[in-house]
Amino acid sequence: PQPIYLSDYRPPAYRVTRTELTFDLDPDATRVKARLHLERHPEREAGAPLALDGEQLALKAIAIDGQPLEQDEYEVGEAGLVVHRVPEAFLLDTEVEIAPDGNTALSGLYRSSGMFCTQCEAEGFRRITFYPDRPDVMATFSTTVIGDAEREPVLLSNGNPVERGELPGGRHFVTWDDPHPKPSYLFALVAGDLRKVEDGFTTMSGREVTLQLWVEEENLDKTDHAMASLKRAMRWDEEAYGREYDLDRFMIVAVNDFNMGAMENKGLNIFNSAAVLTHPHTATDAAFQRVEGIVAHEYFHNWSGNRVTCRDWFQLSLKEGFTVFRDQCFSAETNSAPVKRIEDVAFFRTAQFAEDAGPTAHPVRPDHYIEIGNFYTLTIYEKGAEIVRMLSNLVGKEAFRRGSDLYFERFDGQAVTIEDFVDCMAEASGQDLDQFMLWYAQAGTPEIDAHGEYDYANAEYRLILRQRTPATPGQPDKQALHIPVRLGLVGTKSGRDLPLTLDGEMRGTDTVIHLREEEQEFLFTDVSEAPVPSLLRGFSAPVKLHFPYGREDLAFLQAHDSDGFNRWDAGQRLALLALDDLIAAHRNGVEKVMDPRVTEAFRVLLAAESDDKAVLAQMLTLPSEAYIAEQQPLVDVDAIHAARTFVKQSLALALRTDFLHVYREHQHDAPYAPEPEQIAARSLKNVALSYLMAIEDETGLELAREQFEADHNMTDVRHALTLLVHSSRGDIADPALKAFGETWAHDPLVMDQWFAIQVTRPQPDVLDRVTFLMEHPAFSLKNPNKVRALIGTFANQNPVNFHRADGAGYRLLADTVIELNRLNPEIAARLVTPLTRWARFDEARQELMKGELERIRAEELSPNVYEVVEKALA
Ligand code: B3K
Ligand code: ZN
Repeated sequence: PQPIYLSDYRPPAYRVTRTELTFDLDPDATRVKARLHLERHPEREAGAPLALDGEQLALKAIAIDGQPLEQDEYEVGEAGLVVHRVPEAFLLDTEVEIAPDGNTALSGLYRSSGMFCTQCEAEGFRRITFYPDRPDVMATFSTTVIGDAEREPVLLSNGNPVERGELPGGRHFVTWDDPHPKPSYLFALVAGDLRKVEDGFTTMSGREVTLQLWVEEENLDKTDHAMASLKRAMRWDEEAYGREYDLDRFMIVAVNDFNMGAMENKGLNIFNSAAVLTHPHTATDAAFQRVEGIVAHEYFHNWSGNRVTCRDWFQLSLKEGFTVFRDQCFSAETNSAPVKRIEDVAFFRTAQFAEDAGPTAHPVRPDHYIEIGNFYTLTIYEKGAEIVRMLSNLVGKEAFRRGSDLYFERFDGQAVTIEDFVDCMAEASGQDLDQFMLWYAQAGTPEIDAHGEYDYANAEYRLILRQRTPATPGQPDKQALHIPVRLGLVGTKSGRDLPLTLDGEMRGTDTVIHLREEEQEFLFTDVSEAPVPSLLRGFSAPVKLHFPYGREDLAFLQAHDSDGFNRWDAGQRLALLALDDLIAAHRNGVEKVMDPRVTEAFRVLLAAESDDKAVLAQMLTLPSEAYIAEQQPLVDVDAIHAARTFVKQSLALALRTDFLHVYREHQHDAPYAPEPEQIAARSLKNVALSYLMAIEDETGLELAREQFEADHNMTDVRHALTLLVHSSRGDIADPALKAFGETWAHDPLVMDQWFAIQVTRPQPDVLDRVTFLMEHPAFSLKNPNKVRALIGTFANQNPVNFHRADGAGYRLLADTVIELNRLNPEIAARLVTPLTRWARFDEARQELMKGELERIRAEELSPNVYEVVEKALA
């Protein structure tokens, strides 16, 4: 496979203004008729052949302006169709046959639990019909869907239904019209035996919109939360961005087999059932919040993505980074804002930093790719969102809103670039964002080394910042970025933020300094007492910041910083220092000694009874094993696990009564609601239970068992069951696990959780359990949720067992990747990720991991897996 380069971009030779489709549905032989209204692109030369994308299509008929073509007038190849000579403007009619039932890649038209559905982003439409399948071709669509009246009573597509009727042979049809020009990747079709839940929304200009959620009958009781989230999102986009919905109806469909979370098809969002269905007894608080975020994300795409779309796939972050930023702000407002930020950053610093440091590192706007399906990454999405967040902070809230208004007005109905977006922000704010654009072009995580000195005599604080971005594949040399660093100086005597005077300018007690050079010095004057600097508040830029904090400094910041995020981060840094010592002790075989400062900090937290319970729960949570690993020069999974377990147990022993007290204080039996106060109480209570269970004393075990049996809601049940299953007490855990599995055997989303709970067990027998569960009737390699729950969870969330010294974990993953490479390349390419991180481990493990990558490479590979494995072995 050959790479595609951004620098080769040219507008399409021909564009489509209108697309008329007719689907005659059949599981093995669906007929698709397409009538395309084509015309030469004004910027392209006359007389060019017409080249259309098309994969796995059997061409049955082809005509131009009603005239069937002769065999020698066109050619059909692996990648599509070429018509040698075409007029300047013409109608192209084609008819193709496709086989939805055989489509295990879940791209194009496929069947899921008996229903027909589509996934076209990025390049799935070419598996439906011959088409210029690229986002800069935007057409209005009319779609007629013909199906079996009994098997497919519901026939859906984008836009508004305009006609329906009966046909001979028990068939029926519905015709849909979508008046908004759209690229092919936003096309959608759904047909099956579905039920709907309906609601309504009045837009800010007073238009009535019908909202429909389509699900299988057994899931009708799991739609309330998604519907409520949708209405909140619609209102929020009006208030925060002035964006109103633009069709008479908005539909969401839940499907069981789906590669991603969801898809923003115009007027007809298709969701992975895991990203839309919730019920207090089947979904955890985290799942409720995830559903709310994804429903909002897909809805927000209606403007940031659909009305204004991407010129080409290199601009993917134009819609994804912006839309993630929008959904993050929305969720921050509806939940606890500091916790949302803490959770997002904790995830980002673990997973995106690892991606940025690995062989598949790429800029937020890549300049080449082999398979675009591999670029739906944390870098494009999350780092892209961090860049938009920096922009919003740089230009300020008002200018950001003016800039986004300008963007939506100027480019409505167009396919544009990241420059177009940033230019609007520059124009609206009058700021020069040229250097800032480097954030889109440079891969890798910038690191800042910071040093500070307090000069008593002159009451000055001198802060020196140096930046560097490590080399990444294809980018050996990096330039200095424009990095906004938000900070405060916390007085060590007063415990308060000190007034900041920089270059003679008074800046309040919290300000942003701009690092643009490789090294810069900032001199704060009139600093009345020795400060501890609180740097990178709110994670104001996606960088690693190093400052030689002493442990007392960190304990001080954890207690006094006015920035909630940095208070949490100081605690994490303090814990990391203690963990470092313990990891070294474990490796050297010397006795582990707990750092009393960490215990003391926890004691203070527990005693202070902070009123923000949600933040407190975060503060009491130790850095994850994955984040600890991120900080190590070489990852020693066993030492990390042992060190973290030791800290948990030490804290539990020292503070047992405090944890017990917190647990009891936050036990409630009010009816479940996914609202912030309840969620905070549950997370605090469950954190306390985790500590009590770390020492597995009788009280902890009894509480966990009671919580499981009380069966109050899935958050509590799942947490208790996880603690039991991860404990050494099989006598209590096994019956509970069995009962849970039997109760929920009928519910695939709960069974996903049942799988995940088991394969994250730290005990060494877990690999056999994974193999055993792969044979379980509820498991299927063809269902992405199952693959993620069982294999993905094992490989990503059970480091001690995945990295077993004998390589059996690696072998299991590689075997699965090889099988999935044939079935579903997109999922296979994602699943292989942990093996690509081999450089982080000791030599013996490196050899084993590379050996498995080579075994995969010897297969006949899809472009998806090929691209990832090649990079990993380069
Ligand atoms: N835009 C879709 C992603 C689909 C990618 C499939 N390869 C979901 C989202 O970001 O909203
Ligand atoms: Zn998106």
